[in-house]
Amino acid sequence: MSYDYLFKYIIIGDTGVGKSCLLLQFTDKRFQPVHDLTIGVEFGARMVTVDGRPIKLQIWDTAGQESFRSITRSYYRGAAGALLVYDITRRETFNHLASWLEDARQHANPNMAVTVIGNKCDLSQRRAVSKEEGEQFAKDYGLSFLETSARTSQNAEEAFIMTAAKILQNIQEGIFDTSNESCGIKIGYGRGQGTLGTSGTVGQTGGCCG
Ligand SMILES: Nc1nc2c(ncn2[C@@H]2O[C@H](COP(=O)(O)OP(=O)(O)OP(=O)(O)O)[C@@H](O)[C@H]2O)c(=O)[nH]1
Ligand SMILES: [Mg+2]
Repeated sequence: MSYDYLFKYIIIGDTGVGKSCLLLQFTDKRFQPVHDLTIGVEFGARMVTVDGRPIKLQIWDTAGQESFRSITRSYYRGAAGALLVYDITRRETFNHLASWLEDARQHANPNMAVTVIGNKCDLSQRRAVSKEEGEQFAKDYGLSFLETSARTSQNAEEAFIMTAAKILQNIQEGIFDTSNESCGIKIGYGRGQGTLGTSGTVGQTGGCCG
């Protein structure tokens, strides 16, 4: 299927926060109740439409366990977007967000669009982190924010699409050098000339990869 753009994503965050479940909900529209620990990195893909444009999302779902951290790090660099996930019922997963971000800052391209995700919002009776705290954290770091549930699918699709919309906006503003595929963006064959190209971003230099 043809697409205007392909965006590469990475999903990061502590073990057990629901990264793989969010991806499964997005690609297969189903929920996995048992924790199927990710070993290294898994992969998923799906087409979405943003602003009427067909966009293919290629998603790397990484292992949250500390022992896999060096493998995870090697996937940052080629990503245009990241979902940084915590579990609203486990405060320690929220407390670790800053260290995940620091890792991302060191290893990812500086214009990577990051969305902070407070997952498991269906478990509100066990909530340990308020929505306001999540929002404030994202605001402090200049990131997008959403609470989701991979179980009920609430906001699961929106999380991926919101990140794509941010990347598209960055392209339109000339922040991303789309000619450089190492930034995690690839221009599709299906894209007609003179549509988005009129914004003059294609082939523009300026560099996104630091
Ligand atoms: N109630 C509820 N449970 C969830 C939700 N998302 C994930 N879970 C459960 O949380 C556990 C961990 O989910 P995973 O998606 O495997 O976690 P992960 O972040 O991929 O973990 P690692 O692969 O070890 O990094 C599983 O038992 C899921 O069923 C959610 O939104 N609500
Ligand atoms: Mg996983």
